[in-house]
Amino acid sequence: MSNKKELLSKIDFYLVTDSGLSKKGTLSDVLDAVSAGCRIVQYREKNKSTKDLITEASQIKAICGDDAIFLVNDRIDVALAVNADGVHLGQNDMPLDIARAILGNDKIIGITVHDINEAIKAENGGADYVGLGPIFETSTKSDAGKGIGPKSIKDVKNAIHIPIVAIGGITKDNCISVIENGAFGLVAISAVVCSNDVKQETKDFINIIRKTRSRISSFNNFDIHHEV
Ligand code: TZP
Ligand code: MG
Repeated sequence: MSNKKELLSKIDFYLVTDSGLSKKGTLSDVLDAVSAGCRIVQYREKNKSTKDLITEASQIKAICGDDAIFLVNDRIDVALAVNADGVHLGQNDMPLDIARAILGNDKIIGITVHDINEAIKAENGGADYVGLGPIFETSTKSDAGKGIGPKSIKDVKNAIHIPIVAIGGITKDNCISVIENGAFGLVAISAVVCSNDVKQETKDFINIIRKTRSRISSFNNFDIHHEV
């Protein structure tokens, strides 16, 4: 297993870039998030030339270094061009089996899913994780659809074994319910990149996620120790 695949088991806050919403720019956001402890970055850029995508992707890859996984949204060609750690693909992007054949087994492939059936299909097709959402209503993605609610994370978790990353409308206030329902990591785009202090916001999310996880695991241990 590649080092970066091993790092996948250590993610919590997952940064997805958005140059349209960003206050200080994508590179600044990535730098701030990684220096705050973020271990996975997805470069999501819908409107730039291929040449500009490759330039910016290679800069982001350099910032991520060995500390953070670096994935490219949609564009397998750009991921290959800069030797990114993998890609994140939606339901209408390149089919998973073809993407896996092109990228090989060492690269990470994440798949966007909206329900249990898509999640099972992604796991069976060899995805490394699923991005499940939108959990809550969001205006960041115009065609995201209605929020499916945090309880749907639990339903999907009961059906698959690969990590679930929750996305869509997640804030510091509602992210506890996302982790409590079994998300392994979470994406919060506008809550982080629209802020004036991406580093602090990232730190806050990481702290909330870790505290919630350890509360859940001590609660579960308590249950086990007190089972008769
Ligand atoms: N996919 C599903 S919802 C979404 C994407 C890319 C946008 C999430 O952005 P925000 O600002 O965290 O709601
Ligand atoms: Mg896509």
